Amino acid sequence: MSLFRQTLSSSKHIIAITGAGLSAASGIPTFRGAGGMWRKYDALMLATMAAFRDSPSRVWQFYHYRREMALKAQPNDAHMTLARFSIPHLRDKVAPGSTFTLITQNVDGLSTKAFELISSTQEMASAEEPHSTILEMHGRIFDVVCTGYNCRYREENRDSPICPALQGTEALVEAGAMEPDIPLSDLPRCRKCGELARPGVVWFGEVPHHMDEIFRLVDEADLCLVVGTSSTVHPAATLASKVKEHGGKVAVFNVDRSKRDEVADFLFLGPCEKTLPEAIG
Ligand code: BV8
Ligand code: ZN
Repeated sequence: MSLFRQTLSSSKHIIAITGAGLSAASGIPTFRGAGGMWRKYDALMLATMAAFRDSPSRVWQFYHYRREMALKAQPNDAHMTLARFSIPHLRDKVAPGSTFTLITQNVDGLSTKAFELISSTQEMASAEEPHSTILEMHGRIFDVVCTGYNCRYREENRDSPICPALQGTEALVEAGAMEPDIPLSDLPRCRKCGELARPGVVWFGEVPHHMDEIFRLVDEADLCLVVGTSSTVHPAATLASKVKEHGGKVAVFNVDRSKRDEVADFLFLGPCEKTLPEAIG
């Protein structure tokens, strides 16, 4: 820990790459942990455009199930620690003038909620303190996007349920009951043009958001925190190795050993809602 604290105090450009393990303590199952019927379907299969074309009703039930869980979830100590760490004058264990950016694979919006909670309690210092950002590279589960080619309208929609036809299907799904085949006309529609809407997340085979900025941040990072991710999904899985390649340090926070351990300079084994506050809180 003292060696890590030394590294932390001499770091100028810090990034965190976070995954589903960050939200586990908030009651959101990790990607391989989804309950009910989703055990039958590999989430990797449902998080694709092909699955959506094949059965928009099933894919919308999957995302409705996860929306309803995320709506009930609160940020945990790990989210709050990262949010406090994002405010320069609260980041007292690192060099003055340091920068921090949170790059999250999660779509649940809990990191944003934590940042909003912390910012509201801090009279934000004058503008010269660059307020760090969160880059949601896999999109946001509460965004809906139009599937119409010449529309693509995107808006945030936190309605519960997002449409009457999906009401209660999460309970059916949990019970592994027969999955209702909801007609296209009853699924979420674009508010502007009426076309079928899709969840505003990045599916497998689609290009993650903010990649240019992420690669630039990775190139200048001297410390990369890898929190609660199995590092199986690309390109997120390779970012820590890139930091390492140009001499940056890597600290992994995970309950289990994971693929990134071989590049880790520091490995904090345990629940990140405990280990992260200890390490950077
Ligand atoms: C792209 C949004 C090009 C949707 C997600 C072969 C065939 C086809 C495709 C590929 C292929 N090989 C590589 C690919 C590319 C593919 C990919 O990586 N496939 C994998 C499966 C092999 N990737 C893509 O298609 C990406 N696009 O590559 O475009 C490109 C590349 C570069 C630049 C430009 C363009 C798009 C991928 C995005 C997919 N969308 N999410 C949705 O959420 O429904 S990914 C989704 O799965 C999640 O967002 C999350 O990122 C991921 C799951 O990973 P984790 O977050 O790590 O979660 P997981 O459950 O796996 O692990 C949890 C970890 O937490 C565990 O390690 C556990 O031990 C730990 N943990 C648990 N509790 C705690 C804890 N740790 C600490 N504390 C705790 N309490
Ligand atoms: Zn539209």
